[in-house]
Amino acid sequence: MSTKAAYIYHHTMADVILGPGHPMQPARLAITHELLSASGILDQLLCVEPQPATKAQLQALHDKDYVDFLFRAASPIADKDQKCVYLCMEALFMFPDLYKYYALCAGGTLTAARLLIRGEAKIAINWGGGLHHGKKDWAHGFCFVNDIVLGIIELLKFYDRVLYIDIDVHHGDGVEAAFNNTDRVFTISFHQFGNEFFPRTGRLEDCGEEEGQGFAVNVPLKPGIADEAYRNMFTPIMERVMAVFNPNAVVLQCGTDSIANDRLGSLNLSAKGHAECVAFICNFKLPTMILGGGGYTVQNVARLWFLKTAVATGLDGQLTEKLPANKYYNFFGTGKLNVPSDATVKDQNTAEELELIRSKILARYDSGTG
Ligand code: VJV
Ligand code: CA
Ligand code: ZN
Repeated sequence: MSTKAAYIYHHTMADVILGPGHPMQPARLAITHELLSASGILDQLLCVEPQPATKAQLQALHDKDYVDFLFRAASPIADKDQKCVYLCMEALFMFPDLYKYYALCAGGTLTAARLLIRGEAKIAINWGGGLHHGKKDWAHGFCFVNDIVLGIIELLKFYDRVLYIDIDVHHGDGVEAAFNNTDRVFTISFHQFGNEFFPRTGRLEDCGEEEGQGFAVNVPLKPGIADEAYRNMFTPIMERVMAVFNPNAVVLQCGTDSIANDRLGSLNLSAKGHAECVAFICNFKLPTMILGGGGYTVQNVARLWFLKTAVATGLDGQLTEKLPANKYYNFFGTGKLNVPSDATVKDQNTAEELELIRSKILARYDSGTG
């Protein structure tokens, strides 16, 4: 008997506005949801509405004082000096319902973790999660909580080894930091790196410490990489990591800011190329959690998360090259599902550079070591 894939969605999240002109637009969740609904795919998923994470649940990672601060933060009484301590550059982006919004992001990922643990789903998707920059006592890069770390902590209650894969264009710094010293969580991030690109961490040499030495991988990339070159990094490295680490569960952060024409990222993958990575990972048939993250050209985020939902759940045979008729149809510009690579963008990575990065990483796990 095959179990349905779980899809976690809370309609109130999509109505939140982080700030005027803010690149992160929760409305992308509702647009993705509309495509799933319009295509009929939604009916074939186990739809679950999450509860907000409780303060106690957030404290599995975050400091109590920080959680209390977030709880009060959106109110006018929040203390200005405290805002500076906890939020650094994020102070500009306080918004009403901040706590409610982030508690639902985290609650969604915890729900996904529990569905996997209980065997109620083999794939659990939370596009509202994936906030990989959040730290235990400060907000960073639009991430006021780190739902991923909370979800992995939950998975570790049941699974010995969890693999975390991050294909957002930014380095998954918060998740890497949380598990940098343990051999029970293997973290790998593919990201744009160099020229002060946010958050500036994630060097090739950084590969974990103490017990965790060898249990972190960073794949730094220059602007312009497209499908084939990305695949030639992703596939052999992930194959090796799977073989060496032999995880019991997988968490895949699917920020879509690595595809062509993103507002913040400068990579040049097509939507299909990015979705192939998801197909590749799901093919290992392990309990897999699929999370959102970045993605700043809203129409394309919805295209890709729609496509990935279908791919991850094995329902992609039902898709066509065209988007289904839906209430945002005009907003999409073209009626096409795919977001192609931009042929005018040059790949700044040379084949030699990429080969060097790949071989240095693979060499760490040559048989007998790692
Ligand atoms: O580069 C930064 C930090 C600054 C200070 C704050 N100013 C506004 C921007 C530069 C150094 N932050 C990055 C954060 C990226 C977060 C990515 C999150 C994820 O995708 O990895 C996971 C969800 C950054 N890049 C671009 C912006 N911030 C940016 C922020 C804005 C903005 C335009 C660009 C905030 C508000 C408004 N416009 C109106
Ligand atoms: Ca990444
Ligand atoms: Zn990102």
